[in-house]
Amino acid sequence: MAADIDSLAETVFKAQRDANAIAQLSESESFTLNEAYAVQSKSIDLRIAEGEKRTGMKMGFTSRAKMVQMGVDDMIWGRLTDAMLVEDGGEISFANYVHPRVEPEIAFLLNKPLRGPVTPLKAMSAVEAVAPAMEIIDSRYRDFKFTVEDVVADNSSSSGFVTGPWCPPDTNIANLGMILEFNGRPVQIGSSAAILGHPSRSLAIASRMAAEGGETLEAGWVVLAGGATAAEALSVGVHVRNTVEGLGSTGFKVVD
Ligand code: OOG
Ligand code: MG
Repeated sequence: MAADIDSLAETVFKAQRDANAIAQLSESESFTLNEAYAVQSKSIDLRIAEGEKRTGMKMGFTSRAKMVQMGVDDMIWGRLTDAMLVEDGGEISFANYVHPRVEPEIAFLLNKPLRGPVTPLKAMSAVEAVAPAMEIIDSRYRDFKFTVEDVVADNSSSSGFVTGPWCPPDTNIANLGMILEFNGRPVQIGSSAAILGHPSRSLAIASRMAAEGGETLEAGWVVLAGGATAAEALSVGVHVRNTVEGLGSTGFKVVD
């Protein structure tokens, strides 16, 4: 029997809206990776119907550290909306999440559309600016456990993102030290090189994978290259900061 894309989309949509943990969809239905992307797409349509606007794309599992932490070996992607944007230096409310984690990332701002397979160099020619960033991931599945199909259906755990100062597109981002701090204490240390050897590769792959899903990366969109280190669990009262060598830093605070 074909998977019921609409009802699966509704399930993940409601879990996200209500910050409610659910069982993995794969426990009760079998669906393919393509169907998982269809569920993701429909669930974002439901958010757009409630007034949200599409503002970008995030890549996932582009570093070994992330693949090892979650036990998934395939790159995945998800959709970003305006409602996911956290103001730099702002606050997030813990109550809006199931069990949020944060990971240090690099963000790209596009000034031209990108579509289909491109080289990293070509991908960078569509970049207006690069910034230190963080993604807040919040799997809607109990215990933050999932199959690759489950996590893709759940918008690849995407839940929020924050970007710091936008730097010129020719800034060297090949091998920059990245430090994730909680209340001034380093909790993860990595390098932008952990992201596929160079974050521009992630942008190029984002363009290819989006096209496989029938999408173009649009001018004005933000693309997150993927966590450079394992993610860290958030808790109330924590001041979070990601500092990327040469790019600057970005932060937020968790309130209840
Ligand atoms: C899936 C999302 C992975 C990344 O940057 O690797 C991701 C997850 O870990 O829950 O966003
Ligand atoms: Mg991420």
